[in-house]
Amino acid sequence: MIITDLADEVARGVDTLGGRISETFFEPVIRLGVTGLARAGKTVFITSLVANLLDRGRMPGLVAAQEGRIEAAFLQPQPHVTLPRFDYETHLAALTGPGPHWPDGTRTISELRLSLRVRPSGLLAGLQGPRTVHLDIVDYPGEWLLDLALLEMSYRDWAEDALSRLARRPEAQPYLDQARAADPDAALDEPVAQALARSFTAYLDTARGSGSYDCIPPGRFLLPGDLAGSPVLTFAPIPEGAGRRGSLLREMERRFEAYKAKVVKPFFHDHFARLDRQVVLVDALGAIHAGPQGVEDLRRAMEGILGAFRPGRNAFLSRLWRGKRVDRILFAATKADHLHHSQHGRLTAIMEALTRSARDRAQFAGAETAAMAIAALRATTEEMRDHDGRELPCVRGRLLEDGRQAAFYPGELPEDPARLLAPARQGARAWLGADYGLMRFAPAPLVLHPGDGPPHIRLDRAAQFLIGDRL
Ligand SMILES: Nc1nc2c(ncn2[C@@H]2O[C@H](COP(=O)(O)OP(=O)(O)OP(=O)(O)O)[C@@H](O)[C@H]2O)c(=O)[nH]1
Ligand SMILES: [Mg+2]
Repeated sequence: MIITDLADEVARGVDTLGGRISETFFEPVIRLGVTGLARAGKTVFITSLVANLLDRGRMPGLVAAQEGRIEAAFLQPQPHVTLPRFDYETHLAALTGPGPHWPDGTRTISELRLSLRVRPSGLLAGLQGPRTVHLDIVDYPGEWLLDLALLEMSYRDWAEDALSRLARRPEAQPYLDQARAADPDAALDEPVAQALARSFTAYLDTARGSGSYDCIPPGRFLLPGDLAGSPVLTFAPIPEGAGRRGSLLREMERRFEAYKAKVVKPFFHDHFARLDRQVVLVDALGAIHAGPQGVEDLRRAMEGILGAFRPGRNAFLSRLWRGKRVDRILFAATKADHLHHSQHGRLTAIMEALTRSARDRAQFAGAETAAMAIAALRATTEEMRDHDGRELPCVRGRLLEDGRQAAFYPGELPEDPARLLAPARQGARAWLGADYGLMRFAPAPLVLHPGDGPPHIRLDRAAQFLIGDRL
């Protein structure tokens, strides 16, 4: 244990040193993490951000672009040769080609390097020529950050928590029946362990597919990649037992520990601890539409995700972060094009409130944070429509299911976010006297003028917050 920890530290020390040397003498690198729960909008965000950094006509809020100091932007081979490359071209073609459609869900972590040639500003402007700044963008699932909490849990703690959360979900009944029927003290029978893991994973998959925001770890079960079927992913929560050697329970415990050591720690070590900037994308509108339970689940998931940015909270993480840490975190409510702009301020306030408790407690050890409502790819236009003598602020777009054009009024978000968060915390079953609709729009067919990226809402401000100070 101690040896691994020491090795962690040494490895990081060397990395940081290497990083600093190359930053001083060569070309600065900004490592930007893009995360969020499933379907939060990560792929669309990265695709549109890159397209809008390559063609900066719609980026007036990015100061270096506005000042005309970005001379060139180009994609380069990424530095990590073993990570999958973010498939920018395919995703862009899906979003902006003929018959535009949303990209497929992502199965794994990926990376992309965009390099910008930037003229310096201010006093240095006349003295220095342009320099190249590399932006390494890393797309990874927010569910993996929730795994951090596992490092401080025993298998039994985790199983107890998972089983009690599953008990609140009717769809989890088949798994619960199976788990209760299993004898924790029986000698390990591999097919039994496999059947339990399969059924538990099937529940997690269904929950994710049905838009539940209740994220029960382990996060890697949802995106197993090349670990699928391996023992580190072949465990599941089962009730207490004596824990005798060779029993099912004991083997579940062993695999849980292996998951922490072989899956969770390497992710934090190899990827997370190297980030400089982070954007956490949040489908707040989707959660509000799902009802009070959705909002409360989302708030809890956010608290878990944000825990990863509080180095003091976790001994393993504090060691990894030593000497270097994420110094800016943006919380962005995505898909704001579902709302008329008159409601964007309210969405931002909800986003702030959702992350408030976690932010207040920690202040992220000096990291600067901001909350925004954005749309990485704007799929709607705005219009006012008369309804029973009242003017309603609507958005209009092409419906995802049948391609028809439709105008849509999603309901009025409350001015005070507590009107949503308080009933959510109290376990209300439905919103009282309010109805928040959600309509799914397809990306609009685009005719882009030369020099313009795809249309968005506040993507330029997001970029300014995340990287503007380093350009
Ligand atoms: N209207 C609108 N919808 C969006 C926007 N961004 C994302 N969406 C919707 O959200 C869905 C998920 O977006 P993705 O970018 O694939 O989300 P993701 O976080 O990469 O999802 P996974 O890879 O499955 O975890 C899309 O299919 C769209 O329906 C946006 O800017 N505007
Ligand atoms: Mg994705």
